[in-house]
Amino acid sequence: MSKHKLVLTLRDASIIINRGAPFSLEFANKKQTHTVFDSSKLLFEKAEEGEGFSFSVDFQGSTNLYGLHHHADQMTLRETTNSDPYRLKNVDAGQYPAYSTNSLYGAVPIVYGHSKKRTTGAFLLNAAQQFIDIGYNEKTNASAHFLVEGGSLDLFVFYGPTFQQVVRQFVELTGKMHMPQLWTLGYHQCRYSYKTQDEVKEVVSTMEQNDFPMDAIWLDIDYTDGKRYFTWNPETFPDPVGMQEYLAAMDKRLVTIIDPHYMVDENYPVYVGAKGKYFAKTENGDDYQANCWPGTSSYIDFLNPKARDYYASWFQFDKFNGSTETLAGIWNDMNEPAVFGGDESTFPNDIIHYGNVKHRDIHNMYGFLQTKATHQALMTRDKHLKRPFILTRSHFAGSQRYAAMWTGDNAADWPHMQVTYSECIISGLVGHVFCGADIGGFFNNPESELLQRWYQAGVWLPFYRGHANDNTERREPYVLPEDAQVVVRNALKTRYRHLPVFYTLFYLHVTSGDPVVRPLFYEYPEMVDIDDHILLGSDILAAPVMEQGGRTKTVHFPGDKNTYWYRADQPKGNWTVHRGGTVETFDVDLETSLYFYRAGSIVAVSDNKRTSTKGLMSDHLTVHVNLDPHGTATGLLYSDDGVSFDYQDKDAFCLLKLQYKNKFRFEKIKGNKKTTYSFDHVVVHKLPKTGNVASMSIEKAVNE
Ligand code: NBV
Repeated sequence: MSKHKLVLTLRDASIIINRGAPFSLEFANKKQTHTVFDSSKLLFEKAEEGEGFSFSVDFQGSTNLYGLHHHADQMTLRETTNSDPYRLKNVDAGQYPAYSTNSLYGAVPIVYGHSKKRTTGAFLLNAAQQFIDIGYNEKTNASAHFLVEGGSLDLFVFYGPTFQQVVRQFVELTGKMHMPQLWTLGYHQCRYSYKTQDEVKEVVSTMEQNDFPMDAIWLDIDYTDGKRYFTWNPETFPDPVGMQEYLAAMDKRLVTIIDPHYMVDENYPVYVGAKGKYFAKTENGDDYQANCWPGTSSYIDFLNPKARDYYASWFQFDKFNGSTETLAGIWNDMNEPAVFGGDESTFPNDIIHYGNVKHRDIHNMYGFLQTKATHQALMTRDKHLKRPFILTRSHFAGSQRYAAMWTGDNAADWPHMQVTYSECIISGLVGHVFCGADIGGFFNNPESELLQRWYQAGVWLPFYRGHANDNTERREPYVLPEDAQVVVRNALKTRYRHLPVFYTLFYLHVTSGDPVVRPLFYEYPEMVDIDDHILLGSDILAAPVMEQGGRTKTVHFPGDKNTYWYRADQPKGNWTVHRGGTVETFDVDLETSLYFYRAGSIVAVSDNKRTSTKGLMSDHLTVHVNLDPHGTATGLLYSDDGVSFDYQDKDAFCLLKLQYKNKFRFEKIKGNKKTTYSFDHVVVHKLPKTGNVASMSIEKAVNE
């Protein structure tokens, strides 16, 4: 071995350090190199404003690269040799196009190199702006060339070798969310803006009267007194407490927006208390001021721990006057941070943060730091008794520990609806499992068919919220024509029916790191480039219609000839079965949105009629036993109090193993609580010799 070569080995993983020029690092398993850090392209540049650098990572043997979240693009990273590179700089990307490499609101600089044989990953822990060129060629197979504007070169390589392992390794490093409260998985109704407290009550009661389940109504910026966060407009919201009591009586929660910019106003206590101390600064040491919703504003410097404490203190019930426990979640928007006008509508690079840190070096983690402070705020406000719920627009690697995210200001068109699956699937692969997109599209008015299809597709995304811009027509489900209402109601009910599955999958994420929703290749490595199917865990395959006028849907069934999928969106008695490895085209009218249960799984659903999640976790569930060719099936079902951290601190939960072999049984395998669910109705679906599935119902389950 050459004296320039140094090999470090740990178990079957080795790093080969080539010390010559060019310097390179090879990462290998059992002597086969899979990832190469290549310095021949390593370049440090002393720019006027600071130091930038570039380098390459080759993913040998990889056919598809994934990651570089957040972009509204196809799932596989596209070759960019002859087009714009992927860019990671968090920006207020209003009116962003679907299918582009443009920067959006979040940045997670990880690339996964994947082939059907192995998956590896390379993560650059760096929050400065960066451009990444993707290449696929015969020599290196696939490569990512990073050009980074500042910060340091801090690269992590993950060995995999499966997609599941590489994702678990990455979230082990960047962190996992805690369990969400159960209500946060229900449907959320939002609009920019519900303008009065009466309007809020009316929306909630009309949803209820028309049998549309929902768990929360959201208030956008207009609830405030002149865009002063932590206040209420006295004319339009004269009695916020009364309004919250009304919501609470209907088992609904309120979520309000809190942005990071604060009006420069000597009569506004939030501003006065932070002035000169807790705002981001110019190079001269003055508070930075810029234009945003309230007019001239300053921005909290969330890098400063004291500023975080200060901001967090405003969430206390006695400081955020008019807030009650029903105000159960916070929405952090405009936290890229967004600035009206100026360079790219964000902070200039030379803004100074706590510790004399230049904004340029930490830009992409400003929003992350706001959510950290908001999380701390809700933990304190709720005395550590409730799991905070925060929705953030801007995010960075690790934000999942504090907040759910959504894909920002999309538009009411078919491409934007289609791309939500890639956005949220990739988000889940990079740790941000609690992801959703504005149902119906934020900008413009969706045609009725699009809105209906969007509600159907959104059922399977972890976060499910209807939202719309202020100049759009009203589109709450009850304003739609009767036939469209039926479709949307059905979609919402499908969501609520599957909430026990969602909740269980969140628990599995919290314990393992596996995403809640997955691309087919997560479970079936060869199934790449299928962007319009989604796996909920490993047992439910959904393939909603995403094309205008679509009356057929082609489904790629994953697995081999021993894998089967039961079509579950049909009434009992009409279920059909489909073999893994086949492709089938189904007729689908507007009422139909296809989903399938995997043979060998047990899926427990809540068929009870309800218009919120209250009481859902003590429901009598219907258990679908989906037998495999051996006549067996298994599943998991998780329950806890739906609210507190007792599942973490006191093991106060119940994880059941559901099993079928000649009869249905369940047993607790983890946790020290009894299940809160009961199973009165078990339906066993059997693979047919010919024709439709044979389903039989058993009315009583056997508990072991
Ligand atoms: O706060 C208003 C909106 C909000 O409704 C939206 O969801 C955010 O993404 N916000 C952006 C400000 C700009 C709207 C054009």
